[in-house]
Amino acid sequence: MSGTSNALAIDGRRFQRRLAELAAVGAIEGTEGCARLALTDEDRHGRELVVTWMRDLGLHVSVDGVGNVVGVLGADTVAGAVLTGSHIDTVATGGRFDGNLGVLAGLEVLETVIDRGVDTGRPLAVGFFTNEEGSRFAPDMLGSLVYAGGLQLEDALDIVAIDGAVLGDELARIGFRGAAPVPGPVPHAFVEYHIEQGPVLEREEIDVGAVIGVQGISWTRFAFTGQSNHAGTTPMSYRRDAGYVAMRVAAFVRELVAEVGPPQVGTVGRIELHPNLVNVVAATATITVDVRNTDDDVLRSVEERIARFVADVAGGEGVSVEAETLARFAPVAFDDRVIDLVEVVAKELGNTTMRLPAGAGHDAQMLARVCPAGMIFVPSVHGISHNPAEHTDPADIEAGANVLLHTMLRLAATDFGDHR
Ligand code: HGY
Ligand code: MN
Ligand code: MN
Repeated sequence: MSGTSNALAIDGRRFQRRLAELAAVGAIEGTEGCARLALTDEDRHGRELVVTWMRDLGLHVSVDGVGNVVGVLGADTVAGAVLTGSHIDTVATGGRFDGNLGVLAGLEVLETVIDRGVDTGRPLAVGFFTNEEGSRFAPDMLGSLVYAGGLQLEDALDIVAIDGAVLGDELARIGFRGAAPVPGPVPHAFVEYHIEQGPVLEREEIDVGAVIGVQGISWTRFAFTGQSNHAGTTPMSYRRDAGYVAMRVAAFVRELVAEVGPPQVGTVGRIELHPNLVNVVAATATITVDVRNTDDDVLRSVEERIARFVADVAGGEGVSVEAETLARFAPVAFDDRVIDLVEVVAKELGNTTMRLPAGAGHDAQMLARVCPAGMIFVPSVHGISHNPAEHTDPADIEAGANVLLHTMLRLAATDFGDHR
């Protein structure tokens, strides 16, 4: 397809209408956001709504063994198709755009292609992947990891949620334990449209991000076991305070990240004490540590220093430790040919662009294991995400969707040869 026929554009009103309709599922009162933790009833309702839209468009819809859903236009398999998509599960303080934007923009692209009778040269498809957030079931990007063959289905189905539910049971309960095989069919190429979720594009006053890859992600759960005791009668030297150890580790993560400096980031998002009472020395404490960096060597050194600190502090307090890796993904580089295309198309459509890595994990990093993959970013207002106040301006939302439309058409016309 020579150049970008500006005449071909998505229907912005239709697109915004779907975004609002999906955001109403699990809406967080008084905000723009929504809460649809993976495989909950809210997630089921969101899934059913999007599948209805896919079927209304006449797409060939398949559901695989881990609940990934793909709708194909112009074929009954995604093999050899240009696939776009993202996720519709959210965190508990979710915004309406994280993940949802990419799925609904993909749907909008396919409806535009249908409406305008565009000959795309090869099938196009849109999908949503199960449990991208990883908040309820770890790891994140679980569905796309299974789709790409990075995690066995049987192992995924046995994963236990933070609330005790078992993934396979929840999939069956909500009616999305499908029959389509995993690993899934290999697409011709994959491109994901997503909000940046950080402050870079807004700060640099750039319209569209051509994403070069995803930084390394390391999630660890530390379970500390000490001894509950009386807060008043127990001398400090007698204590085996699991809560104290957990909080020392949490403070150390922050201090270590400050010492290492950007782009290193570190988060202790979960902390649980037991019995969690004002006058009882904590018997047990659990924390999660999320550390990320674009440089895997630096990330590994951070992980090692945290592990050493944990052993030292717990040992000094007479507290035992159990460490569990919840997620560990090395940095991923997207395919230069896809990055170039995103950049060219965005510019042809009149956008300013820049290249940047993704700070968040994304399904595209898993599809990159099997086919040429890349991402399109649009700015997040004040860089806020995983917060109901997450916002991207309508004009930016639509501009990004048009970049997706034309990038998919150009990918369809691109011969990637041996793929890798
Ligand atoms: O945690 C992440 O990077 C993503 O939101 N799953
Ligand atoms: Mn996301
Ligand atoms: Mn997210």
